[in-house]
Amino acid sequence: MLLVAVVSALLLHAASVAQAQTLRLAYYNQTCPSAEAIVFDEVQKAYKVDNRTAAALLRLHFHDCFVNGCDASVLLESGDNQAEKNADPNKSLRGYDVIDKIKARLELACKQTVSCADILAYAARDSVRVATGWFNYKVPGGRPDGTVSKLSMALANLPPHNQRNVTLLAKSFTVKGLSVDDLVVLSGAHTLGVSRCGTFQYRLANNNDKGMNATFRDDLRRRCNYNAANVAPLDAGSQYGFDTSYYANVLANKTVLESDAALNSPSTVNRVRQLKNDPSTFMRSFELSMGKMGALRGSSQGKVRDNCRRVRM
Ligand SMILES: *[C@@H]1O[C@H](CO)[C@@H](O)[C@H](O)[C@H]1NC(C)=O
Ligand SMILES: *[C@@H]1O[C@H](CO)[C@@H](O)[C@H](O)[C@H]1NC(C)=O
Ligand SMILES: *[C@@H]1O[C@H](CO)[C@@H](O)[C@H](O)[C@H]1NC(C)=O
Ligand SMILES: *[C@@H]1O[C@H](CO)[C@@H](O)[C@H](O)[C@H]1NC(C)=O
Ligand SMILES: *[C@@H]1O[C@H](CO)[C@@H](O)[C@H](O)[C@H]1NC(C)=O
Ligand SMILES: CC(=O)N[C@H]1CO[C@H](CO)[C@@H](O)[C@@H]1O
Repeated sequence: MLLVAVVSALLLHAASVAQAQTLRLAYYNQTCPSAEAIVFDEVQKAYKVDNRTAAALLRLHFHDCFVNGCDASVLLESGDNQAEKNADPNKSLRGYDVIDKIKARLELACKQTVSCADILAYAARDSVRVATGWFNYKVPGGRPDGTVSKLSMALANLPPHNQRNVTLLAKSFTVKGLSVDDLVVLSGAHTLGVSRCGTFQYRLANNNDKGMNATFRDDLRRRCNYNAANVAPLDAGSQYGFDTSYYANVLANKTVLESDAALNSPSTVNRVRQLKNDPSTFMRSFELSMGKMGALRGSSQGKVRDNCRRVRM
């Protein structure tokens, strides 16, 4: 009984600490003035070597924030528990090496100062910046690094890619205080990157395509050729350009994931049309929704890590 009371007091305390900390722009201006420049430099270098880096880093930040808040738990190596990294949708996450390089440089410049969670948020922004060549939205800093990463949390929190009902799909957003509109806008990140055929191949079987454009489906059948390891662009015809063609593909029923096809539903289709037709509205909305997502807080708060893959004791 006493133990229970002590534990809940601790939890309340942890929650109030998390609430009290607010993110702010130029967070490392005094403590590590080169922080954001170092992140940008490394993202740019990695992008020049392999432009798939942009999609990988955006996805890492997204997966991080959806599981226990943006606390860099996605980067932790699994110990006794199976970590988020091993969760099925995470299996194809890449970009860890880029984060390691950034962190190593930041440790030299300013020891144990810049959190891995902030690195992920800055690196996601810089991925958009290098992919567009210009769009450089503001990202506040001050996210604490977390201490736990569990497979079960990842499976329970990530939006299901095979969900067609937009209300149910948006549940993973609404339970976190994000909206259906955030779902529509943040799905626009699928303007970059690919999906493994194994993820969506079930849709290519006869009578299982639920409205997918037939020409597109036949192309996918050829491309996948029953090999789960083959890949297809999430944004057909424009997988490297950060643009609004993803929304055109949603409207044309030419998306590989059911969760993308879901946006072509009566409750969201008007917003999809608007975003497709007006790139500057998309960019502005993307910045706002990324800001909301990037402010999701974790419950386990640790020290700033010196290695993003390990909790610092
Ligand atoms: C960062 O600090 C410098 C001086 O050290 C100051 O001139 C600048 O306005 C600060 N920038 C922000 C965004 O706070
Ligand atoms: C989507 O799911 C909600 C909640 O379960 C349900 O009320 C609604 O009818 C479903 N919509 C469709 C189109 O199936
Ligand atoms: C997309 O699929 C829906 C059915 O899910 C259908 O009503 C609509 O006409 C299709 N649109 C196009 C452009 O093929
Ligand atoms: C499917 O896409 C092809 C071109 O890729 C287009 O010619 C055709 O009209 C589309 N089908 C439907 C039903 O919209
Ligand atoms: C990205 O890299 C691929 C393969 O190296 C190349 O075909 C494509 O043109 C590049 N796209 C951009 C926007 O740099
Ligand atoms: C940490 C981890 O489990 N990474 C896995 C992610 O997915 C790739 C490809 O399926 C595996 O090779 C990794 O082991």
